[in-house]
Order: sequence, then C-alpha cells, then structure tokens
Amino acid sequence: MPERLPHHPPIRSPDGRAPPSVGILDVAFHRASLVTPHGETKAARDRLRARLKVVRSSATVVRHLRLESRPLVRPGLTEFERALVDARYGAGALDRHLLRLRRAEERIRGLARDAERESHRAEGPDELGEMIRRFYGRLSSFVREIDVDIEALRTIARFLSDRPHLEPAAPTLVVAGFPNVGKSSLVARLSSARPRVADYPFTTLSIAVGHADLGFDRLQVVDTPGVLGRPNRANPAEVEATTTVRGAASVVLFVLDPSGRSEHSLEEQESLLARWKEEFPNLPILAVETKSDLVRTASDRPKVSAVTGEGIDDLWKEVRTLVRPRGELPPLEESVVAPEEPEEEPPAPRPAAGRRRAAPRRRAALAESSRRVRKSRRSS
Ligand SMILES: Nc1nc2c(ncn2[C@@H]2O[C@H](COP(=O)(O)OP(=O)(O)OP(=O)(O)O)[C@@H](O)[C@H]2O)c(=O)[nH]1
Ligand SMILES: [Mg+2]
Repeated sequence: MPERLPHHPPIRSPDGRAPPSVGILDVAFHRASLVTPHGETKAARDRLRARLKVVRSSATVVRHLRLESRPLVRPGLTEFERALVDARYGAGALDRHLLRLRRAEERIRGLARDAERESHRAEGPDELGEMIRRFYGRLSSFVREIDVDIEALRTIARFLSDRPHLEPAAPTLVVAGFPNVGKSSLVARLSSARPRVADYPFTTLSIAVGHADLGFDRLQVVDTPGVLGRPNRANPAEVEATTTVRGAASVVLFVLDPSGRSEHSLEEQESLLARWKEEFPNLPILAVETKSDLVRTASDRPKVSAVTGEGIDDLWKEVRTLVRPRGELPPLEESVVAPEEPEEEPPAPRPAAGRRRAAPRRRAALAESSRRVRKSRRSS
C-alpha cells in the first residue's frame, strides 16, 4: 500500500531546537510503520494494517502527552510548588496548559475513533491509503497546535526540578532579608547546606535547602534570594523569596545587616521587616543582626557573626523554641468502640500516628464484638 508521511514544515524555535511535535510525531509514525497485520487475504491485511496504524500512532502520541503532563498534575505538586509556579508564570498558567493538552488528547481519541470507523468502509488499498494520510495530517496538526503548551510545561518542569522539594509537614525555617546581608552565610552555619556566598547582591537567585537536627525533628533551613522591598517592581528572584516566606515558612529568620556593607541602610531593612510582620501576622518572624564581628548596635535583637560563629548557639536556642511542625493537626479519631457503659471498658486503643483508621467494616465488626463481650460480662 503506497504511503507518504505527512510533510513536517521544518519550524525551529529561536534557539534552533525542533518543536516538541516533531519528536513526538516521528516516534508515533515510526512505531505505526512497524505494525505487522495478520489475515487470510491481502485485503484483510491491508484493512487491519490501516487500523493498527491509526491505533498505534494515536496511542503513542497520547502516551507522550501524558508523560509531559504527569509530573505537573495534582496531587504530584505540593501546594507550595504550585504557589511557586503561579508566582513565576502567572496564576492559572499551569492549569491552562494542562487543560489544552487534555483537550488535544480528547480530540485525538475522537479522531482515531472516526478513522477506525472509516477503515471499515474504505474500499481497496487506495482508499485506505487516503484515509491514513488524512488521519496523519490531522493528527500532526493537532499535535503542532499544542507545541506551545508542551514547551511551557517543559519549562515549568525544569523550573521545579531546579528547586528543592520541601516536605510540607516538616518544620521549616526560611532565612530572608535584603540582598547581600549574609543570609547564605548564616544558612551554611545553621544547616547542612553550602550555598554560594559572595560580596555582591543577588548571588542567590533561587531557593535552596539544608537540614538541621532539632533533637525532636529535622528542620528544613531554606536560603532565599534577597528582597528589596518594592512589591510592584520585584524581580523573579524577589518574588520567589516572598512566595517562600508566605508559603513554606514555619518560622522566618529575618537577617539584618547593620554594617552598611550590604549597601542598604538598617532603616530600609527594618521597614521591610515591619511590613512583613503586618502582612504575615500569624508567622513567627525572628529578626537577627548579623556581621557582629564588624558592628554591634544597641538593639536587643540577637547578634551573630557567620564569620566567627559568635552568637550562633544562642540564636539556635531561640529558633528551637519557635519552631513547630507545619501542617494541620490530624482530626480527632472517632472512638473505635461504641461509647456505651464507658466505666466498664478500658479506653479504646488509638491508632498510632500516621496509621490509617480501621476500615468502616472492620470498625463495625470491632464495635459488635466489644458489645458481645460487655453483654457476656453482664450476664456472668
Ligand atoms: N564580616 C562578616 N562578613 C559576612 C558575614 N556574613 C556574611 N558576610 C559577607 O557578606 C557578603 C554577603 O554574604 P552572603 O551570605 O552571600 O549574603 P546573602 O544575603 O546571601 O547575599 P545574596 O544571596 O546576594 O542576597 C559576603 O562577602 C560574606 O562573606 C559576617 O557575619 N561577618
Ligand atoms: Mg545568598
């Protein structure tokens, strides 16, 4: 059966890469070309080959689209990751691109169903060949239409894979403040992280995490880019820092540099601190003055030096008293035993934290058996 693959116009993105549809369609058409139909007659084999090509090419495309979106669909992302994506790419952008992929998938499924039906009606190899060519043409244009969405989802996936995964339930100390004040130096003192430290602003451009042992839990210590406190003109790094304060912190360590080395006055830094305290009234914000080896003010804030280690132990104690695990407390468990004659019964055993409650049927059986025990005790 003669067959011409649809022509792909050699559209290239500005950086010279082929758009995603080219790779996806190449694989799909290649896999479809390998089908080996069985049948008694040539006519039966031709018809089956056409149907298998439709099924295999469309299934390959759909599988690729799923692979593109899988890491980004709920519940794969934490709330904080979604907040980061929304802040960076605009609220709803991720959902919009995912939805367009979903719609394309539905259209491709419909197209494949129609083509299969057509293959039953087609007479002879020419009509079958024509049907396949039409199908491949439409499939190609459906996939090309979502090139922009696939590119967008790849960009978002790359953005997230460059960020650390924060455990939503773990206590999290977010270290924030103006650029170049010494945040990363302090994060290195307090945790296992070894961020880059340099004497210029915006050395840190994205969040990074280190860990520290609290004794009762493992603390996530998050380094953030500097924030200049100009909400309407914030650059992406500043937006990321503010989103992390808002969405990931159990406690914020607000680092102030009174030495003047950061090129931001203490008053300027204090006004951002005051603004955040107002904006996040329920968030413990601990202000610390750093570079105490250079300057010590008369304030009653804790004072540390990331260079000499001075004050770090005392700061650590303050942090420990403020840190609580994030996340909701689990709802109170229902008693496993029906609350009849509680004075005769030992307290119902509570499932260990983190375990799932007994399934409803098991709960009913437990209640029933404990009723029987009580009854037999009363009669004896
Ligand atoms: N003398 C002294 N210098 C410090 C101290 N902490 C940090 N520095 C210096 O301050 C400069 C900035 O330090 P970083 O830790 O990179 O500051 P940052 O706040 O993370 O900077 P950005 O990531 O650019 O916002 C570096 O030259 C550090 O060596 C300190 O306690 N004492
Ligand atoms: Mg830094």
